[in-house]
Amino acid sequence: MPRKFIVGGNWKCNGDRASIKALIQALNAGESTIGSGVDVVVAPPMLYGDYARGLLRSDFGVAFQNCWVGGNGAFTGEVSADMIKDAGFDWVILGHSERRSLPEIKETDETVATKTAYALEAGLKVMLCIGETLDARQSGKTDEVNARQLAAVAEKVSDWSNIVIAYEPAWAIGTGVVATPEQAQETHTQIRKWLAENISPQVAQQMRIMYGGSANAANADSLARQPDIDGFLVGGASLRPEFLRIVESWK
Ligand code: G2H
Repeated sequence: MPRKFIVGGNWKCNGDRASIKALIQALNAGESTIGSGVDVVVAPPMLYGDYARGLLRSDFGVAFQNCWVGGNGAFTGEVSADMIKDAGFDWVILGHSERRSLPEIKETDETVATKTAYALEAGLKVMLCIGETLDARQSGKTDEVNARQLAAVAEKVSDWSNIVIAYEPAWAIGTGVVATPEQAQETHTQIRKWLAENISPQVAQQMRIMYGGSANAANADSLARQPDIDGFLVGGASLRPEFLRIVESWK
């Protein structure tokens, strides 16, 4: 079965009620082929999740950008996967490189894996972000880093059917420097190979692997033509109506 294209819009910590409403009005007004050939999921800042869901057309999915490692309890300031599910949302983004690398957060591979396992148990689908830093790429360690981040998840997760992987090289995130289609394809191939060898050939074949890192309307088509690129996780450009143009790159 062919893999269904998927495009995520990661709004990060941006916006307010007025700008979110304006963006959603533009998204809702766009002609789109969501559902038939592509899944589209936007991730508003947590506080605006309900507000966005209420305004968005029902064919857009909504994700959260993070969740707590486990269930409800005395964890001040956190939101559990159970709450996200209970509130009617289906997706969570985990392991984003900003959360892995910002000194105020510093999520480890193990934390990301624990969150992934718990979120899946709670019934959420997970966009699992992996990717290397510039240093790692320049020293030839791209595949090693991706394998290490995936292996941590494999320690705690056996059913990968509700995971999509977002390969996001940290050096391309928010920098305007996008991986070339060849670079992205090469790394996606290695990720699929790792899945085939370490999880199963079936999981490797079925896994949707999105590309993230300065994806925009101008570069989406050439990236989307690569056989192992099954979608995008879009940051900056998802805050603009050009997001819909990226969605259409699946065709
Ligand atoms: C990578 C991406 C979205 P941007 O973080 O996850 O952001 O498209 O702004 O590089």
